[in-house]
Amino acid sequence: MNAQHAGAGEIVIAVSKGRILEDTMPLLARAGIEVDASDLASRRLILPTSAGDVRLLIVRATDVPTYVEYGAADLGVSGRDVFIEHGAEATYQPLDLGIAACRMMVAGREGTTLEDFPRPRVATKYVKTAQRYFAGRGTQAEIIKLYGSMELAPLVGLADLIVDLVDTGNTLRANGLVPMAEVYAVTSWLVANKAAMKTKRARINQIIDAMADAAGDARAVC
Ligand code: PRT
Ligand code: MG
Repeated sequence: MNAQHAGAGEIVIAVSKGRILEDTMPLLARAGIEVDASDLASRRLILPTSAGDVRLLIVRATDVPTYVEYGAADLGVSGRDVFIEHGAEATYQPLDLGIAACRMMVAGREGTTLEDFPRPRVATKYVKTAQRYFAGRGTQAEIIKLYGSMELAPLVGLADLIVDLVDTGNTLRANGLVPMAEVYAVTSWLVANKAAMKTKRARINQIIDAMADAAGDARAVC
């Protein structure tokens, strides 16, 4: 067995701590996969679960597609934004969990509009997303890669616009920015390693089906 790969008889699920794990836990519970509160509170990065054959890997949200693509995890949960930036074709995407919803938006300073910037400078963590969006509009944009606090860029003249995730809009408002256009809607997806989909099909499908039922119920309630 290749040491990089999840073992034959076990299922490894990559997930990030924070909002995604919080929303994913009730769905995993419906598949009989629960994690001890003390394990969750610990700094351990590999967590055992109540299902003897399932372990969780705690990774950065942006790293989930990489773990799943290379087979270090069989399944993974992360935002649609993350999979689009990584290249969605790297993993098999069987299920939209409908959780951790937000929107990828173009935003800029209050009192300005998209039309004010025929050749905008755009600051973002989401380079591919921004490139595709402006290319699709036939707009020549200069994309500036940032790793955080995108909202600052238009305030200090680093960029005309930003492309970033927006949920309540509070972060934009607090910084004198306004949303200008939606790029795409975001929810979290359950994805699978393509080879594991074949070699561990029965067990993986069991988990996907249970999580699909739970996600469907959760959406019915909303
Ligand atoms: O935070 P950290 O640096 O550790 O890692 P991360 O940002 O990669 O992970 P995390 O957990 O913050 O976000 C993981 C995923 O959650 C994202 O990839 C999205 O798919 C999803 N998600 C859902 C969000 C939001 N909602 C969200 N609101 N991710 C980030 N935000 C941020 C946004 O970037 C902005 O700074 O929240 C702020 C806006 O929120 P409002 O409510 O003020 O509009
Ligand atoms: Mg974050």
